[in-house]
Amino acid sequence: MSTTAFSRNLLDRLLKADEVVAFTGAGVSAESGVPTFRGTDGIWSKFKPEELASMEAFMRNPALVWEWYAHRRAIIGDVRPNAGHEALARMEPLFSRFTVVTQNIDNLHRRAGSRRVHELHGNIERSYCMTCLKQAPGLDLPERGSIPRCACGGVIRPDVVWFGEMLPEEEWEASMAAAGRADVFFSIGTSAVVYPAASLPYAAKRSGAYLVEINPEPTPLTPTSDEYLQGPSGSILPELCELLVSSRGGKR
Ligand code: BV8
Ligand code: ZN
Repeated sequence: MSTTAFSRNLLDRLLKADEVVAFTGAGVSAESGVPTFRGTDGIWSKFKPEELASMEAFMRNPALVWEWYAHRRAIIGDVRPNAGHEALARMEPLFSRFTVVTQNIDNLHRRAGSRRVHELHGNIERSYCMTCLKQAPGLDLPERGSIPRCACGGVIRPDVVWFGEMLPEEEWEASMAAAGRADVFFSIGTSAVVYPAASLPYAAKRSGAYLVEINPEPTPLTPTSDEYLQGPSGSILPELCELLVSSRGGKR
């Protein structure tokens, strides 16, 4: 029994939609137990982002930054995708093209079964050498205070996008193209403040997408969205998915 009232308009648009984009932020992983950035339990409550997620921070104190990523990697290693991630994975085959564009680095969308996923800010499970750029798969988390080094002697860093760094070009281009084609664009669990990622919902709306925001709190994007579904993605997405499947006569 759905507790969220979905509008007829949203349902009609989804039933007619060819291309749908789900743009996600830390909020979709909150119900898995992964702390968000800016929430009260936020991982940045003690530090400011620039103090940790930037090249300057890493050059100034690589051991501290590695300690922070090792801590986050340990949290992510212990959690599982939640019902919101799983609902997005179930929606994928319902459309000709359903694309997840995530700002998250926790790999939970892929672990939930989503296949078309663009990671705008990298992936905490990957690391690479800053000298020879070789990926360092399965890198053991560095001991507290130590800095992992490559066989070539170079310093290894997490394969994530820090403040002041460019987003991976291919992922960014593909995400902009998907936003430009979207019939329906969901912005889910993001405070919509970090650019250029946060420009995607506006670009989608300008190109004619029906813009739907899912978040327990309003954000700077809310006034621009066509619909604002207030609540946790872990409840709203499964209900929406069930409604979609039943409205399509149960066809997957
Ligand atoms: C670049 C990876 C340029 C690392 C991250 C001034 C104005 C405008 C822009 C700038 C400016 N000064 C600097 C900039 C640029 C800067 C920026 O935008 N800064 C912001 C802070 C002002 N951007 C950059 O630096 C980007 N690069 O611009 O390069 C350039 C140009 C040319 C040449 C060279 C360079 C790079 C930005 C990427 C930074 N990396 N992460 C890591 O994770 O450690 S950012 C990090 O925060 C995340 O990846 C995410 O993208 C971002 C935003 O966080 P959210 O995901 O939205 O999470 P948040 O906690 O904020 O919100 C959670 C939401 O969930 C809340 O709304 C909450 O209500 C909701 N929620 C809670 N529970 C639930 C829920 N929702 C649903 N269900 C629930 N249960
Ligand atoms: Zn190297």
